Amino acid sequence: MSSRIDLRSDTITRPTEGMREAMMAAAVGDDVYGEDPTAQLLQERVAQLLGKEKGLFFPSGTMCNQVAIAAHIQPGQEALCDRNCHIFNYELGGASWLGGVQLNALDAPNGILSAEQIEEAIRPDDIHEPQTGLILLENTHNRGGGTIYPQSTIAAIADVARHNAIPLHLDGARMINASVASGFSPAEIAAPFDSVYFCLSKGLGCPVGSVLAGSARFIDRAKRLRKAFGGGMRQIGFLAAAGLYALDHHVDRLAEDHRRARILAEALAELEVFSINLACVQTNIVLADIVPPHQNAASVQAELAEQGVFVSLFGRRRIRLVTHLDVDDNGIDKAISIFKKLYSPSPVS
Ligand code: TLP
Repeated sequence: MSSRIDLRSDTITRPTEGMREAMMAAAVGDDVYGEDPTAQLLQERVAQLLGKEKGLFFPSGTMCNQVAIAAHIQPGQEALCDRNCHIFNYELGGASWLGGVQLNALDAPNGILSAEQIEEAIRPDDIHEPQTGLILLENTHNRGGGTIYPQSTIAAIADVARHNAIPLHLDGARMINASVASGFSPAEIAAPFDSVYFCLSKGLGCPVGSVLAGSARFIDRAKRLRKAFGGGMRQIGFLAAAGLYALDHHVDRLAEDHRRARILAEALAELEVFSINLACVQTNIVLADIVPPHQNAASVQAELAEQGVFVSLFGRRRIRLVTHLDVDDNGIDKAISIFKKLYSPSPVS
């Protein structure tokens, strides 16, 4: 491993030797013709894992979210989400641009909405107002710091959704992390949702790919929309093989990433420059706030980069660190010693 310690995201991993071999050995065909056997295998496996009728391979989590929104909703309707979710912050306004949807972004501590809040936000049947057509949750919650949605909260939100006949979609980019950390199976986490996906390209270590799952009717509609969005792909068995390999070899090891994130968070919390909500460090993400009067996040990011530690900016005074397959215990120890070297108060002589 090089001396570079890249904690910007779990998306930066490169395929392992074993994954590369599985990719090279894949049986492939043209998936637009429905002839890629490995893609079909992956889709069936994910559908089964999530307890849904059908799965569909996508190039990205963003496209899963956007297609799911467009599949569920009528243009002019409103979707409820939380203010910090990926769909609201990092998908270029795609929900309104591509789906014709208005997002109503609610405040939610650490990204976790409550059933009461959702119930309150559902629009009455009034000619002046958009209809509430979809509810969007994110688990784990990225800007919440990798927080896990409590199952009881999801169940209560799903009750409200069902009662009002509003579909529920899960941005589960990192839901496999939530499953490993919480002990709830992927199918248990997915059960209350009408549609759900997870990314293969994050903690699971694949170069590309996300799989969306739902009822056969929903996935058939999503497949047409995926084609319209330019996501009909050809010999994707090479990528699907990476996904199958990851499901066999990279799920249980996510616990390692979670353990390392905790070690990192506890070490940084001891430095007075950083404030960390340790209760939110539940999976592989650490959010560290720079405490005034210290310098801003951009200069911390630059100082760390000079020493070979790479982090993301998550606000003017906030950095994000993500643990993953390409950072081992040694890398975490090195990162911690660089943080200490830069930010421990110098001893008074
Ligand atoms: N998140 C990326 C960045 O876009 C912020 C990251 O480094 O964490 N949902 C969630 C919760 C995500 O965190 C991401 C990616 C996506 C969707 C989008 O997935 P991709 O990048 O595959 O389109």
